[in-house]
Amino acid sequence: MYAEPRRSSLTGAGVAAATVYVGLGSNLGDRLATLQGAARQLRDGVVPGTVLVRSSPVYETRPLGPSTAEYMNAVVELRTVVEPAALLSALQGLELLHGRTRRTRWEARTLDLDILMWLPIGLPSGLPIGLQGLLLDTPGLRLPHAELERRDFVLAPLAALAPGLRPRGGASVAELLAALNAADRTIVAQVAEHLC
Ligand code: A4P
Ligand code: MG
Repeated sequence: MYAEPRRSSLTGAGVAAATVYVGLGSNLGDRLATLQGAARQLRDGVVPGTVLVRSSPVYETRPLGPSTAEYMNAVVELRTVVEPAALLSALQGLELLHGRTRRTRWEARTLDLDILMWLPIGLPSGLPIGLQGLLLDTPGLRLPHAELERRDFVLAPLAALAPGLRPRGGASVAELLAALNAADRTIVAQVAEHLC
């Protein structure tokens, strides 16, 4: 979808821009208020060079893994001119603003922000590119997100925004969602039509 490099109106100066999908999760505190607050901050420019374009429905989901508290999950589409590592760092800063702590893996969290897919619009800064988005495997950042294909709480909100995306060049997001076993499904209900 970016075979023809073009300039984003966001950049003006010709810096490579990207469409980025970010998954949001919360299972501690006022989950919906936290997710909405973070989305509004992204919309209002809390991360320089980054704007929120669209947001998905919000879902109540059963926890995958050791936590017992139910989650709310959603996905937002961002447009950014920031490099991947810098955006991850800014998103981790936003998690901290919402009281996120990191003592043990998968502990209950007020806000988790995972970068799901990165679709360069302009030139890709020399990074390896897959059929539909950036492929990255570094200690601090893997793209597409490593667990994306196995999680309905990611695939369902992502499918609401971009059902035809092919994370690794094979099955689309909608096809991956349809292929999940009933036993792997965590979505209990949709709680809002749009996050913001
Ligand atoms: N990291 C690598 N790639 C990425 C990426 N694409 N986006 C690194 C974000 N971070 C990425 O994440 C651990 C490290 O992953 C970071 O330091 C970053 O450099 P973290 O947010 O600090 O810790 P975590 O979230 O506890 O661990 P992890 O492995 O990311 O867990 P997940 O995958 O986020 O899963 N059940 C439901 N229903 N809904 C959920 O949202 N979430 C989890 C956590 C478990 N069960 C869930 C849900
Ligand atoms: Mg995380």
